[in-house]
This record gives sequence, C-alpha cells and structure tokens, in this order.
Amino acid sequence: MNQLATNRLITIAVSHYCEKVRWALEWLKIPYVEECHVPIFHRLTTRRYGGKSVPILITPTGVFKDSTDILHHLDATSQAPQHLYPIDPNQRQEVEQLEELFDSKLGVHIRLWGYQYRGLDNREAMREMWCEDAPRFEKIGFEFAFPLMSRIVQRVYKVSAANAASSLQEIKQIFALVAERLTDDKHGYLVGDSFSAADLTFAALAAPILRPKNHRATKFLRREIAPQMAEVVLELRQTKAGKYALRQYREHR
Ligand SMILES: N[C@@H](CCC(=O)N[C@@H](CS)C(=O)NCC(=O)O)C(=O)O
Repeated sequence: MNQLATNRLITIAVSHYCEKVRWALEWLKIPYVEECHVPIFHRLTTRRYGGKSVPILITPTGVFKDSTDILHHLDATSQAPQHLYPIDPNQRQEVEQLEELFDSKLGVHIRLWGYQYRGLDNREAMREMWCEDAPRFEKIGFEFAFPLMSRIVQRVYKVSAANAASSLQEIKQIFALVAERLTDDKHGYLVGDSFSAADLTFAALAAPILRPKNHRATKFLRREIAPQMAEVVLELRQTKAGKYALRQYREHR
C-alpha cells in the first residue's frame, strides 16, 4: 500500500475547517482516510494527539493540529505540480494573511450564525449535523448527552440572536473586502493568477452560508432551512464574493 494512504484525517464531518483540509488533500491528490466524530466526543480522539479542535491530520512523519499547519505541510510535501502557496515571497505572504483572516474571523462568524439559525436546541437538526459517519457509540452518546452538549456549544461559541446579527455584519464586511480584490465576476483569484490557499480557504469557510451544489452532499445542507436563513444564503450567493466562491467549488473542488 502507498505509504501516504496511511494519512488519517480526524474530523467532525460538518466542520468547515475540516472541509478546508479535505479539499486541500483532494486537490493535491493525497490519499487519506477520514475518521468523523460527534462534537465533544471528538476530544476522546484529539487529546490522544495533544490537540483539542479538529481537523487533525496524522501522517507517517508527524501530527498536524491546525488547518493552516496542515495545508503548509501538504503543500511542502506534495508531489503534485499544482501548489497552494505561491513561490513569490510577497504573494505567499498575501495568501497567508488572507488565510489567517478567513480562519480567525470568517470561519468563526459563519459557525456562530449557522448555529443560531439551525437551532442548537433542535435535536433532529443537530443529529444530522453532528452524527454523520461517526462511530455508533458516539451516536448513542449524542442521544443521552444532547441537552448538555447543546448548552456547552452555545456557551463556548456564544450563540445568541444578537451575536448572530453582528456576526452577519462581519461576514458581509469580509465578503466586501474579497470583492474589492477581484477584478471581475468570471475570472480571477485573490492573489496572483492561480488558485491558492486563500481562494480555497475563503470558499470552504464560506460554504455553510453559500451552500454550493457540489459541497460534500450532507443532509444538513440539502434539508430545507429557515426562511430567515434562506434569505441570507440567496443574498450572499448574488454578491461578487459569493459568485467567486461558488466558482471555486465548480472549478477546483
Ligand atoms: N484554527 C483551527 C480552528 C478549528 C476549529 O475551530 N474547529 C472546531 C470545529 S468547526 C472544533 O474542533 N471545535 C471543537 C473544539 O475546539 O473542541 C483550525 O484552523 O484548524
């Protein structure tokens, strides 16, 4: 067996940070197996590797515990002709700055907004979002622990109507900033003239609010959503940054 096939990706299936890494692995044609977990139960696995959050990538040469570290590692070791980070040092710096902005702001605000509108107290919706492809004992654990899990997630991510409204403003500001960098609706990338970690990160982290057709087709994305949520999805899909992110999904995913 190809040694690279032993790459293990520890995830929560719905996590957009995990989608970022999945996309990078597939784009660079690096074989891996994914091990999905239910939130909170994921800590039983992540702590074995000295981490808390997902994604974690376990490779034959080391363990990587942050999506950006994972992308750096994959890009540096990939045999593929395409790359996620430009060779030019100034362009590389720009890509890294944008990636950091998207990771630290866009991903966080989209998660908060999403939880508010999917309804953290909605057992059915959360079962679909959290239990996908997880081990059986974690799915059973979810049924018992759901009320507590829902409260913990609400507290940790500070999910409330007021915070979701201000998160949406932050999301729109980042969309505006992205739009400013793009030359037109049909072509163009955030940095230079080819697809990079900046484009991938923006599209992957924006996916929960744009719901691209070829997103890993999970039930929670296909299911009907609240009208208030659908309105925002439709509005953002029509923006320059929204169209650009959906194009990345069509052309590079
Ligand atoms: N900076 C991290 C953020 C990852 C992240 O926030 N992951 C969330 C899922 S969306 C998580 O694992 N939360 C549970 C926890 O921290 O225990 C990265 O880019 O990998």
